[in-house]
Amino acid sequence: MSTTLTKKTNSALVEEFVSDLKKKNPGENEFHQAVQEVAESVLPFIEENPKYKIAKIFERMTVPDRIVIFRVCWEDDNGVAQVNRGYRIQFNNAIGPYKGGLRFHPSVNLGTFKFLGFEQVFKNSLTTLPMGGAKGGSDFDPKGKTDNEVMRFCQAFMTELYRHIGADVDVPAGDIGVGSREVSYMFGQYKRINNHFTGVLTGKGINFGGSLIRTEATGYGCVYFVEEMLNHRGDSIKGKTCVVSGSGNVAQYTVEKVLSLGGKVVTLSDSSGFIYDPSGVTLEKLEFVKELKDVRRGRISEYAEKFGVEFFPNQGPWSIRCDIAFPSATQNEIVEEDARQLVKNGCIAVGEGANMPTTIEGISIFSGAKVLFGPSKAANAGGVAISGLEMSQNSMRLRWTREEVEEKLKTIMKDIHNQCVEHGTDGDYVDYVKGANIAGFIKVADTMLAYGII
Ligand code: NDP
Ligand code: 2IT
Repeated sequence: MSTTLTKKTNSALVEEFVSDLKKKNPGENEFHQAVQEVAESVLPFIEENPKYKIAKIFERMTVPDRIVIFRVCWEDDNGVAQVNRGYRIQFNNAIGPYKGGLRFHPSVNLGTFKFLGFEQVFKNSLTTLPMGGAKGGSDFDPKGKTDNEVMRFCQAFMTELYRHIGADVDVPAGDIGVGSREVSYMFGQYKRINNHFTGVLTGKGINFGGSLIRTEATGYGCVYFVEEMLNHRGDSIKGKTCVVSGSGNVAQYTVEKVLSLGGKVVTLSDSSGFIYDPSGVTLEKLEFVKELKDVRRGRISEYAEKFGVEFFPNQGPWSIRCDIAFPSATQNEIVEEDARQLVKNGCIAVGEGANMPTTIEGISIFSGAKVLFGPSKAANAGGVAISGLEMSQNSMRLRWTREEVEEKLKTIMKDIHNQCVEHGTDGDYVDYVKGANIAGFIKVADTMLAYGII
């Protein structure tokens, strides 16, 4: 009886909070979703810890410190003027300088960047490193643009962004549509305007301050996180069949690490569909994918033609039988029906390489079926963690070896797993969503309390 009452009170608390948030931030659906997922874990915790309630810490954490929106004008190869929107959401710098990626994709809007910035605050807190949360980017679409067009766009974008960032202020990095090419163009422009050679962006080239393992870190870290979840249950990735979505940075290095731990990957995708390779993606086939996606910037359907496997247009890979799912493309790519199908097919674990790839309804299907569910803010934190280590190396003006950085990545992923276990264990099931949300919250919230009302 009392449990039912508490439950009702909790869901009423969330409903009230989210309905107020929706009124104040109309139309920002992805932001509403991200806050709701965190509120479901954190509001009941706050009820038990009134110091956070009195100081309105969660209310404060859902309002960004500031939002910068700007015009980006550049000239295409035909000499025609083009106009895009640039964004940087500096969400929270309680525990360190703002830190988070830049996304270039035509679908983005303010709500996308607010959801990503909000998530980043909790993720960065979980890494154990001193980083606040931010996100930004543009509705610029790099697809079909020449290198020179991408360069001119990146230079125009940085010509405004430079005044809002700095090595001790806000340190952007890559995300969808922003890889080493774009980071290099932006770093070059920052240095040209400012005349400062500092660690103002991460994901830089190795010759100019980049960290070894940063390129691999998100995918590798996600696989380490899933290995930790499985080990905690006395199991491992070895011999498991995995379904991976996406074929960009995160997907590629997820595949590489799954193979090195003895698992098998049978799918990859992009925005036009997925390939199913029942005999498994090998390291040689992965080399083809890296060249296809990073150099030629082609479509994943070419994999099917090259290796004689099937291509399924306009759908995600979730109908394919697997033990482990690694959604590594974009938000909301696993909806309720996909989650049901995965569970029905025997999926035992999910590692979210992408940010918020599972809808709230999808998550509840997984938790209802006791699937090990590694939420993005925990499972994909390896990328920003190594960004944090790139900042440390830049400050010290030295570089750690591959082995040193990868060892630190493993330790950080283990630490994040432990924090989730500490705050999310419920009987014999670890609720990693709850664990990650509460652990990420406490560090930022306690710091905000220490600062007083600001
Ligand atoms: P990339 O740009 O390298 O690759 C993105 C991949 O996802 C491509 O295969 C792309 O297909 C696909 N994709 C993008 N948008 C959509 C869409 N709307 N529908 C279907 N497929 C889509 O990006 P990353 O690999 O860096 O990022 C992937 C995810 O991981 C994102 O959610 C990002 O936020 C997250 N992430 C990235 C980190 C990093 O360090 N890079 C760190 C932590 C999280 P196509 O080529 O057709 O566009
Ligand atoms: O979502 C993410 O964590 C990233 N895109 C990486 C951010 C970073 O600063 O490395």
